[in-house]
Amino acid sequence: MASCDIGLIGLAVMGENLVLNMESRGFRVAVFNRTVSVVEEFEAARGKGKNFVFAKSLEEFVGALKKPRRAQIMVKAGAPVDAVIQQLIPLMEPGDVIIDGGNSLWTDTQRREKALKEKGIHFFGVGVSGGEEGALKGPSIMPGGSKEGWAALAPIYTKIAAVAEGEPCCRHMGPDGAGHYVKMAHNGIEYGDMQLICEAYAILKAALNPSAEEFAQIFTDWNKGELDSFLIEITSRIFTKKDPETGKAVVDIVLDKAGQKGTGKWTVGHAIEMGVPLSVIGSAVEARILSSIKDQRVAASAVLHGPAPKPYSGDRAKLIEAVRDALYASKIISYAQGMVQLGAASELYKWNLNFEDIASIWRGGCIIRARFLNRITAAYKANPTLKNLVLDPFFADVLNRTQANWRIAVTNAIGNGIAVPGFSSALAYFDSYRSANSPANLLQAQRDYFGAHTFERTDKPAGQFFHYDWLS
Ligand code: NBP
Repeated sequence: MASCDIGLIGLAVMGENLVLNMESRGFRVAVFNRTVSVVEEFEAARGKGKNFVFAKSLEEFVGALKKPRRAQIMVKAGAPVDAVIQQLIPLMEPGDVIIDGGNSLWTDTQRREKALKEKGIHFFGVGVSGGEEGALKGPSIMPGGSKEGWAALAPIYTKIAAVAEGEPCCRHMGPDGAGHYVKMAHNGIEYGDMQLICEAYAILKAALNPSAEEFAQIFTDWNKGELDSFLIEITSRIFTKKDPETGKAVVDIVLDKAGQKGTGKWTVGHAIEMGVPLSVIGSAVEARILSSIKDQRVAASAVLHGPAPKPYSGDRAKLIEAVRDALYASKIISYAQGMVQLGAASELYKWNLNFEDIASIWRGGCIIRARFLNRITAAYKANPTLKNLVLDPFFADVLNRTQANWRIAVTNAIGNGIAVPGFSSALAYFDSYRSANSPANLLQAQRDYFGAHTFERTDKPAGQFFHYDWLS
């Protein structure tokens, strides 16, 4: 019997927790998984007695859905999503909604949406953030698709999403790939946030060598102020964990080789393609790549030498404060760059993204949730067409106030031979963006010299181009 409000295909980590969340909010949910034994295991372990239909075939799954049918796919991104869509198409009808809740590439979502529209089926690309715990307790949800399809989904998604400041962390982002694009940008920002925290750790470690307990305290203190966020909080907790085998802090026995799944690279690649500087997230992606070539780094460390270690002789509290300010300022630049990227994509694809909505749904449920997103929300509420977050009066004031400490932290790192690509590229962006005059006059001269690319003159109206005979 068609009794289910929604159905979900793909009972891996995310799918399993999402359906438990949906069921706990009063929805009847049909579940299916390619390997059917997974459905049986889910039923036995977590689903017994709950309001689910445990489907053993796709036909049974679709048959259990109320009309218009809402079928969410939660499988590995890429070809598996296309495979499931192809299996669903003959079983669905015009007006039904197929949702892809995985981390799909936005251009795949655009392609799928177009193809399904021809069959009268609404296709939604929905970004779901917050990992396993978010899926279960309330994620941040970024849906992209038609207005008609959204009408069918809104009652469910706004109920299962996290709540921040009394509002659900779920808004309709826009048509076709908008939801998946915003989720990808979110992941890019997450890369940046994590890298910046690691750089703060690296500077303090080299200069002050705090114990794990002291680090835990530093991050606990930071979490009480403007940096208050999920990532700072878990960082403080990480430093408190001891390895039972060695008695050492677990963080000290974790190998320094970072992994990545690809959303960071997609974010940076498309920013470059659109001509948007995304240096902080770019540094974060590159830092992960460099970290992964551990063997080369070990070999190079025997050949290439940095400055001799110089323990910090000044006031420890002052350096900690400088690093905190550098982290905060760099984070602002990273979000500013990310928002500019979203603006460029919105213009390119005519998505009409709402930045106040985006900042507000990132305030809860997701990995980048942070107190300062309230400030970003307020900035776009005050000025929906803000060109760059750094120009918002609140953020401009923070950057102007913290820049002296920001420079102290970066200088300290450079003096000690500590790589801080996130902090320093953020500072370089700040210094470039606020400079009325750049050295690009020389660059244009070089281009004109070797390629006759022409240049505009400072003493003539814009739009007139000149060539100089450099060889005469
Ligand atoms: P995985 O990304 O590990 O995918 C496993 C699921 O995909 C299983 O249910 C598997 O079925 C199914 N599947 C595969 Br693989 N190929 C299939 C095919 N050809 N046809 C049908 N089903 C197929 O699961 P996940 O970690 O739960 O993530 C799901 C999505 O959510 C991904 O896009 C991921 O990027 C995204 N996401 C994950 C997280 C996270 O923290 N893990 C957070 C946010 C978003 P089987 O059991 O038969 O093999």
